[in-house]
Amino acid sequence: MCFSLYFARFALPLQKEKLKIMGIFGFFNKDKKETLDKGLQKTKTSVFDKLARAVAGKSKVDDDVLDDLEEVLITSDVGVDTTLKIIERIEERVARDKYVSTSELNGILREEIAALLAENNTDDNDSWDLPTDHKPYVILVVGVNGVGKTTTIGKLAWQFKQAGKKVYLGAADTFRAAAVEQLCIWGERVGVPVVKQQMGSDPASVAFDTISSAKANGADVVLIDTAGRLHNKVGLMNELKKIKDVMKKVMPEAPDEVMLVLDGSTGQNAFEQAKQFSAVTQISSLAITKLDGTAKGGVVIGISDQLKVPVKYIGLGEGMTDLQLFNKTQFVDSLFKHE
Ligand SMILES: Nc1nc2c(ncn2[C@@H]2O[C@H](COP(=O)(O)OP(=O)(O)OP(=O)(O)O)[C@@H](O)[C@H]2O)c(=O)[nH]1
Ligand SMILES: [Mg+2]
Repeated sequence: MCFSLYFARFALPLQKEKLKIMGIFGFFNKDKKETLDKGLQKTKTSVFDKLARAVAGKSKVDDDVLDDLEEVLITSDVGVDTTLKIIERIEERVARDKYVSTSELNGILREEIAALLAENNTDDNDSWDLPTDHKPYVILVVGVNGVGKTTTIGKLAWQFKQAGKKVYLGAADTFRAAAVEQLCIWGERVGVPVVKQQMGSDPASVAFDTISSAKANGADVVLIDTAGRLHNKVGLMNELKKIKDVMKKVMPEAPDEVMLVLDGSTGQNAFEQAKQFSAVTQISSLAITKLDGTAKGGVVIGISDQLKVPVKYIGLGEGMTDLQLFNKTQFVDSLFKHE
């Protein structure tokens, strides 16, 4: 375990950070909204620039504006199918209201997209609580190379710890020595134990050890990191199946959740990866990372409309606090609100 040294080096500064956060607790929602607005800034700017061009010189939403709007949404990575649904809703609205001014377009887009996403039956994730019928709750984290799995695990561990939960991490990415080390660094920063074995060992065996330790120590939640290779479908399928089968030997319910991490900055590729993974294994939740620093944030709208798997978390930076619970309405509000 990489647990021993954490207290002296990290616990004290972390306590200070915690106190600071508690001090501004009353403003947390405002803070969260600002982080979201700031994180989505590039996407926002790009969408607004395109929208401004689409309505330039026009006072009324007509067929030309709708054609341009379609292009705006597609080039903002919303995806063709979802874009068509949005355009259809706006056409209906224009037909119903007879005259729709272009100055109302942002507001209408916000309302119609929020309504469209609400039709998808996936629930919003509004707290860091976990089902309490058994412990530990086991989350197996999967995704291709470099999408942000290990970082998301670190951020999640921090959030769960803040929410008063006892967290264990399992370094089942045994493919690279640096991967184990990276998870250990997160474990130290957050102040949670990391169960590991040497590089090259069997990921399923690490998962087994982690859940066994977590169970023996009364942990609430276990996060298992995995290697990002997607060499071929059969290889991946076998590896994930083996990890799951071995987990069940310790806890028949495990894994409670298979979370797929997607890199939002890859736009439509993220969408494709979600489809490919779902074909290979049952995915129960999604985390979409790197929405800061990209103009492709519209992909979240397409993913949450098209996939029946809920987007639970969004990543808005590299820091420990840069992970948010995904809320459809807040996301659409932030994206289309012109301050
Ligand atoms: N800007 C930004 N960077 C992020 C975010 N999430 C992860 N990263 C960065 O993306 C890079 C890759 O993240 P990792 O967590 O190592 O990704 P991984 O999926 O574990 O990668 P492998 O283990 O190689 O498969 C790191 O430099 C992270 O700091 C995010 O939300 N925003
Ligand atoms: Mg990793």
